[in-house]
Amino acid sequence: MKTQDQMKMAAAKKAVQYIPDNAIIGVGTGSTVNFLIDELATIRDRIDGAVSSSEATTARLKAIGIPVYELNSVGDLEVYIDGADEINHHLHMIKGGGGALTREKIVAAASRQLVCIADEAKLVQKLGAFPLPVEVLPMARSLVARKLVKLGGHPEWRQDYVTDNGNIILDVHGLNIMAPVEMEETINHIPGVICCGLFARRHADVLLLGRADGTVQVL
Ligand code: ABF
Repeated sequence: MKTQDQMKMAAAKKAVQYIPDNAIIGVGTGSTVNFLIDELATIRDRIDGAVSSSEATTARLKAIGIPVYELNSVGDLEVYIDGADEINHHLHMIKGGGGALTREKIVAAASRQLVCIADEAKLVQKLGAFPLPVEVLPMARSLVARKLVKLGGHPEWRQDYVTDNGNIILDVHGLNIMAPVEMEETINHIPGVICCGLFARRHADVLLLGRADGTVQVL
């Protein structure tokens, strides 16, 4: 029986196989990605650089000597590797528990392949037990909250938190996410919403799932 960290580490090790030689790669955020960054240190010589989804990841990449570039100064990325808060069998995800959802969505959109690394607890039949993060312009907070209530959710203002972009996060509990693509579009169209943490339109292309038996399942 492997621990959750061992499962995350196994998924992260497997992800190295998806990194082409001499490319600039997208690197996400979170504890699973931190295991990936440990692996990147061992193959640093075959990585040209990275685009990072957060300040925390940027600091870790720089510490191991991997150059970090602005997305604006590089073209499309071959691969983006990141974790998730929940993922279903269609590889739709909820992301943004760490608050970096907008940058993550931008890097995902710029990447040809999106590889999700996760432990088996993240795989769900239906998304939504994890509260859906929504990044919102501060002046629209109560308007957006009322609209989210009309969609059946219970938005909670994330306290003492400002995103890297100067906005707030509403964590939406209790949404019935039967159709993730439609729900993503509906929420994104509410005026004042910057981005919602559903990654259904641009879902993962591959899921590397660390299992308790020590294997890594590829979905
Ligand atoms: C990021 O980190 C997020 O989108 C998600 O919120 C989180 C997953 O973190 P962990 O790997 O620590 O579970 O990828």
